[in-house]
Amino acid sequence: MRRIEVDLRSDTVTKPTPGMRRAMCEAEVGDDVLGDDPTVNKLQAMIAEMAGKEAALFVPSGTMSNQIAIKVHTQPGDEVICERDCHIFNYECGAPALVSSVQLMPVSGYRGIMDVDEVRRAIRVPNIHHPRSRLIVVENTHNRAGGTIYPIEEIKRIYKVAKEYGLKLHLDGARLWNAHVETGISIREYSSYFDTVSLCFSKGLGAPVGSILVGDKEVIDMAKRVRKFLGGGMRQAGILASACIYAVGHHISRLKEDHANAKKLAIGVNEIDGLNVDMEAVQTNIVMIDIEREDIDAYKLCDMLLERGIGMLPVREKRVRAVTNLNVSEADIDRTIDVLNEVFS
Ligand code: TLP
Repeated sequence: MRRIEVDLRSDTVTKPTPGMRRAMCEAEVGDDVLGDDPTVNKLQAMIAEMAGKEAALFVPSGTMSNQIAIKVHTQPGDEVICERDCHIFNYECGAPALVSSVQLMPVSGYRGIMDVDEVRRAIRVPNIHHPRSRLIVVENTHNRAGGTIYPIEEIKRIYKVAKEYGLKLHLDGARLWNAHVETGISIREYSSYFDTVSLCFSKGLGAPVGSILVGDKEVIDMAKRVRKFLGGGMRQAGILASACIYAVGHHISRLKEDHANAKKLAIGVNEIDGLNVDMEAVQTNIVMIDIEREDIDAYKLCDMLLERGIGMLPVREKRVRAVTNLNVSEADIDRTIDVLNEVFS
């Protein structure tokens, strides 16, 4: 198979930069399960401070971070309200049922954004027959909706409803960094509306591994136990945490380049007959490309692109996802548009 030269399959595919590798090489380490890895402790303190929370916990993945949050906020039999297309419902292997014995109550959203009245309607009235609504999960930016940004006003409305009904709120902020650079709203302000926030370093920020869960001290103490029983306690994890510290120091503001590249790609694709992108959904680094030709589906298109050295992923029968990232330049975008033109001409 041909080597992928322009990899738009995800922003998870990025390779550590030379500077990041140097930081990893030089990292001071210790046994983090015993709490004495200085680099992990530094990262946790740094992100807790950035998010305005008491504590933080470094974990191997965004999936583990979300699942730990669900576990610490719920009891078996509880219900978790989330948006229909969100990651915890579609891409985490049914883990809320496996790990926390809870059921999900998905509500439909528009471009991934839940309507607050729908959220309110989804909350169960106390009744012996019903599960107990316990937690609401918001995803910002929203992956499957195409990297859309949750409007802060909507977040505030959901926060008010959660408070009114005594529900916990978790933010899957795998790509909150992207929302932050695009809107100028700080990580701290976004986090202030949530009990817990999960942030990923291994998406647009370009670290090889790692996510973090922030919250108050009591919740993070519980989270540490859950991480341990899930097998996520890591020993000399400072090697990984140093890459994350480097990523936070060097790769946040450059996300704007990814966003500009995504816009450029979307505009180029929209000029091709048989392809369509909903431009209003292109708000950060994800481009959802809809195929409007009978004879090509998403799988076939991805294969054709792969033969020409371009990586994209099918997300449904007639939709392909392209995610701009640290390893994709503006020239790569030009090349991608040229290849799509060739395929569709
Ligand atoms: N998303 C991956 C795939 O799992 C789909 C990707 O390529 O986009 N929350 C959100 C919103 C995510 O997009 C992802 C990863 C996660 C959580 C999980 O992170 P990891 O992969 O670190 O478990």
